[in-house]
Amino acid sequence: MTADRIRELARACGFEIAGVAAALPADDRARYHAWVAAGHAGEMRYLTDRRAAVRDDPRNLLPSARSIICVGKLYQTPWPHTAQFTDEERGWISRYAWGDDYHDVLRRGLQELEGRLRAEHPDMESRICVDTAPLLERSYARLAGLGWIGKNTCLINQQQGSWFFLGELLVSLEVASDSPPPDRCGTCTRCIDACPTEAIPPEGGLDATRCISYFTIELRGPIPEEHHAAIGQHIFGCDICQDVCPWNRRAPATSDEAFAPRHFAPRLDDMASLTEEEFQAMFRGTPVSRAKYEGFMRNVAIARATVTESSR
Ligand code: B12
Ligand code: SF4
Ligand code: SF4
Repeated sequence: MTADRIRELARACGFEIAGVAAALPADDRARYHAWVAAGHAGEMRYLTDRRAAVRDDPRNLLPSARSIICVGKLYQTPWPHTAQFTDEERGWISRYAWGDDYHDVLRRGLQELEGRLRAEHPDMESRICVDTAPLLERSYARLAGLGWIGKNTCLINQQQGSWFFLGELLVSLEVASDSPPPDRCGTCTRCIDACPTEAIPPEGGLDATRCISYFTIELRGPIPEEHHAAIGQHIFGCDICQDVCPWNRRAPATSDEAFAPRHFAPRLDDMASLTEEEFQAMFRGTPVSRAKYEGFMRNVAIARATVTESSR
């Protein structure tokens, strides 16, 4: 089994990008622990509890793992970007959350890939990971040649940009690894300059406790008031540091119907009167449901207050 054969199979399963890394501890794990120690994970306990140490070695997830097949799936659709959005009556949902929940979409594709590989290697042991497993997804994707880690901390592919999700198939097969591409950020600092909450410190990494994505998706309870103005009309997630990235200028769109937008800039007044049942019906099966009704309504209230404030 070669990495090229894996790429061919992965493409047939709907993954535009694929590569292979060895299932060994990554040097980047030291960056992870330093990040947690600096308090940058905030209240995301799934990153700081006993699962933090599980990330040190992918064999903690599958003891027989020898290789990690890393895949990327595009989600960009040909619709506006935050920078083109001026309608004060509407709130902004970040583009990764416009269509079906990517966890389900990627898992289906990885199950298909798993089935095809097992047809050729009946004794293969494997485990699928998409986002939620304690695995350093960006680190292994970089090692598998899928891209470099940009200053915005996103994994960027020279041809495809950064509008793609990551998923992995840990396998007991021994496959020769790919190698990481060079860092192509150079002297650019657009993402650092554009971030409204100064969440990307000049020394690198991302302080999640200042990131709009963290506030509007992950944080339970009130959002510190000092950040309300900068959050503005973002009601779920944030795309700014990717919108300004030059590597996304010609980034291709997905052809997968699953990511066709359902809701992306709903009217704030309509959102403010949603009942919990209406919220669930509207966002069921999309990533937005992660914010839960209370979190989403908190975000909508902040967006409405910011708009009122700025039009005074
Ligand atoms: C927690 C989390 C968040 C947190 C923290 C993000 C962060 N940057 O740490 C919050 C809620 C803020 C967040 C936001 C978003 N997220 Co998120 N998130 C995660 C999650 C679950 C864990 C990330 C993590 O471990 N962070 C801790 C830091 C230390 O790790 P890291 O950023 O991955 O960095 C590692 C490597 O990149 C490497 N590294 C870092 N810097 C450098 C520099 C160099 C030179 C080198 C060599 C290596 C290196 O070392 C680090 C430690 O291993 C991953 C899924 C996963 N299991 O990995 C998704 C994931 C990173 N998120 C994703 C997405 C799509 C987003 C958003 C775009 C969603 C949105 N629109 O709002 C934003 C992007 C914000 C941003 N600029 O990162 C995708 C990213 C895909 C991609 N192309 O990069 C992932 C991979 C989910 C997926 N399966 O697709 N996220
Ligand atoms: S997602 Fe938004 S708030 Fe978070 S680092 Fe990027 S630009 Fe800043
Ligand atoms: S905006 Fe510039 S510095 Fe930031 S990730 Fe893109 S290329 Fe790198």
